[in-house]
Amino acid sequence: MSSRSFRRSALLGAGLAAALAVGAGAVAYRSGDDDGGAPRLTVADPYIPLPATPGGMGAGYLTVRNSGGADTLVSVSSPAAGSVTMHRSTDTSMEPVDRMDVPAGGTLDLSRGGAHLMIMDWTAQPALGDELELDLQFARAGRVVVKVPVKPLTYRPGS
Ligand SMILES: [Cu+2]
Repeated sequence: MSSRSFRRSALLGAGLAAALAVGAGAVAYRSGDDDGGAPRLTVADPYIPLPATPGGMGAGYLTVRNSGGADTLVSVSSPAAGSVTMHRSTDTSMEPVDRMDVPAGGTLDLSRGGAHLMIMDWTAQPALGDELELDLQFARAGRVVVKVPVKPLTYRPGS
């Protein structure tokens, strides 16, 4: 190897190392940016339709709005019921899920025909006008307590 070609490859190597360092820095910065900082969550339009069968299985609907970084709903519980599970709807049926994403700057929408909460084992039979507590547990934001009105079976938000 001549001294000239050695010098060229050494410079090339230094340039490559610098490019890699810049690349790594940019990736690290961007992944921090994807988090968008702390999640900022608000819950809108929560309601529980009065169960069709008194004391029977019920549903829960609400919208989680997020003006901050991404978060995940990991569990829901209620002092009013022994079991609250998260469900998503498929074409023909529904199935339980163990987490629901709340996108950065986006919403998690639980609504009729889509994702929803299933509520079973009521501690007391819910009645119209009751306000029941739902405790939403988020991976990052922690626990968010929501007071949820019991509405007529056919109620829709905005009506
Ligand atoms: Cu369901």
